Parts: sequence; structure tokens; C-alpha cells
Amino acid sequence: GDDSLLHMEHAANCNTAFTSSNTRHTTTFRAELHAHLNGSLSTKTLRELHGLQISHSDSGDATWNIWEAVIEHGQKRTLEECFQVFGIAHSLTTTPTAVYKAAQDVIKEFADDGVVYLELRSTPREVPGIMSKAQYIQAIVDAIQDVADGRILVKLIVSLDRQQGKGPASETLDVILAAHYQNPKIIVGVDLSGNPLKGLVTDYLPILACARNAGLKISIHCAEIPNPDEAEKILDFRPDRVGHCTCIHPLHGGSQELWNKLLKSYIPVELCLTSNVKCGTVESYKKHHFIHLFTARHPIVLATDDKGVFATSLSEEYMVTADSYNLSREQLWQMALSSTDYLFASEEEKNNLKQMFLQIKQLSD
Ligand code: 6MZ
Repeated sequence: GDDSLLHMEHAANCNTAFTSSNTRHTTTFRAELHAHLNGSLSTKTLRELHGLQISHSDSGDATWNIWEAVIEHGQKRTLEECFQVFGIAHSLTTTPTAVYKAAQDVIKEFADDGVVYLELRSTPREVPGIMSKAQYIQAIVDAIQDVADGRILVKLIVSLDRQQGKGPASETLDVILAAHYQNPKIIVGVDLSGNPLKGLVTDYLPILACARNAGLKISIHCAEIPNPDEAEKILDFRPDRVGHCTCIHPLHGGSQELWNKLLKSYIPVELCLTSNVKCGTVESYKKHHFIHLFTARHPIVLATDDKGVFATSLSEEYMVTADSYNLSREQLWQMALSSTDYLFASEEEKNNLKQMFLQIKQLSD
């Protein structure tokens, strides 16, 4: 249809821009599959949301100063500090209007970076008297519908926070299922995320099983810190995709047995290099577990995680990976092409994207 034509023209234009650079290369047809909404907010969006807030409490201004220090000085921070930074974004997305704007800005920024398919994920939050979890989800769905301009196809994965407790998580599941029923083409999956130092994944597996039975795809954050028992249970659950898998290889705090289990599972892994390096769970880009998975030909997809908090973009992730591991242009294309197999989209949408990808590649060869 017209949409896919527009989509293709846009991708072809991006392609020209990228091929003119001969020192750093990337592919143009990229899918972003691991992006947390509140971690993806740019400083510009945060500043505008801050301006929108009706009452500026002193504590609000104090937290705002922390955000500026962290983002603008770009210093490394611990995993614990990263989670404090999310709190700052959360303090600015407390109304449906703010959530809507946040989602719209993030989608546009990804599209401007050449992302043609985006799975945005976010944890529904309730603000008493102001916003329900259902309204939170609806605000993102509205934003997705309103930016459907043919440049980018967007889906929503709803996140459960591993710290929230079983009760609130099953309440959230009911809200997710109702929203999914209303918008089956937009709400496609459920993710389990949150501070890996807190909460027990096993508490949430039965809830994720219900989501799966209702037809939703599942992605679980796995082994961001060493925790072999938990990682084993996650792999046994057989999610459709897993996030990070940082501490699974025997050289990274896992074990040979666990590593073999991951490879044998063929479950695609979402890899966020800059996020891991900046949180300090991986020592450097060159020592990222990317290389073990890549060499083993395990299904992987590069992603940003939190492009605002870690000051990155998806094209930057492809470039820094290519630079760190001397990847050829062909290897990058192959990696981006294979990512279309792991989308939480319909078979038809996956095939369309793959066809477009192959056509764009032919044009650029
Ligand atoms: C685990 C993460 C994460 O959902 O409010 N989140 N969970 N590991 C990570 N690695 C750095 N980065 C982000 O976006 C922010 C939330 O996403 C999860 C956390 O629960 C964080 O509060 P939303 O849009």
C-alpha cells in the first residue's frame, strides 16, 4: 500500500546519507526491539515536560538538577544510580498528556535515526486521582496511532516491574489483557524488567504464562548480574526473547552448563552494549558478551535500552559494535536482516519488512 511505499522511500533516503560516510558504517534498515520509554526520553523532551508541570516543587527542581548533571557530564554510574535516574523521568510523566508527549517524541527520534520498526516498552504507572494504569497504556497507544506517518511501524510491549510484587503485577496483567483485546495489533507483548538486585523472577512467571496464553509474546530481562539459578528458570520458561544475558558465559560470571543451555535454546537475545558498559556490568565494548554469541551464530539483535539515560542511538549502537569487532558492512546487514525474524509483529508484517529490507539492500549494493 501507500504506507509501505513511503516507508521504503524513507529507508532509501537514509541509506544515501549513511553510505556517504566511509569511516564508520552502519545499515539503514534497523529495528529497535529493546527500548524503555522513560529511559529513552531525550534531555529536550525532559526539559519540555518539566516546563509543562504546573507546580514546580523544590524537590522537583532538585531532581531535575541531578538529571542534568548525569546526562550532561556523561559520567559512568552504577546500576543502582541508573535506577535513581529513571525516577527523575518518572516524576515528569505523571499525567496522560505527559506520557503521550513522551511516547510521541521518542517515536519521532527513533524514526529520525532511521529506525523503521520499533517495539517500545513501558511499565504502566498509576498516579492516584490523576492517571490509572489503563490510561497510561492508552496514552502510549494513542501516541503510536497518531504518529503512524508511514516512516515507522510501532508496537507496544507492556512491562512488569520485578520489584512491584505479585498482587500489583496480576492487577496490571488484567489491565494489559483488556488493552490488548482492544488493540491487538499494537499491544503485542509483555516484558519483565526492573532492578535485577530486587525481587524474584519466579514470582512473576505464572503471570507471564497467563499473558502468553492470551496470545502475547514474552521478553524477560535475564542475567544482568550473576544469578545462575534465576537465569536457568528464565530459560526453562522459554520466553520469545531475552534481554541482556550478560552473566551467562563462563567468563562473565555464568557457567559452561548455563551457556550451553542458552545456545541450545536458540532464544534471541536483545543486546545493549552501551547500556551495559555505562552501568558497569560489562568492562568495555571490546569485552562484551556480544562476541561470544556472534561467534556461536546465536540469534541476536542490537538495541539501545535507554537512549536518554545512556546518551546513545540505534545507529550509534551498530557503529560502535562494528568498530569494536571490525565487522564488515555485509555482517551488519546480515545482523539487521536476521533481526526481522525476532519481531513481535504478525507474519505478514515480518515478511513485508524483510522484503523491503532486501530491496533496500539491493539498491545499495
Ligand atoms: C532492567 C530496566 C533497565 O518502563 O518507566 N529498565 N530494567 N534493566 C535495565 N537496564 C539498565 N532499564 C530500564 O522505563 C523505565 C523502566 O524500565 C526498566 C526499569 O523498570 C525502569 O524503571 P518505563 O517506561
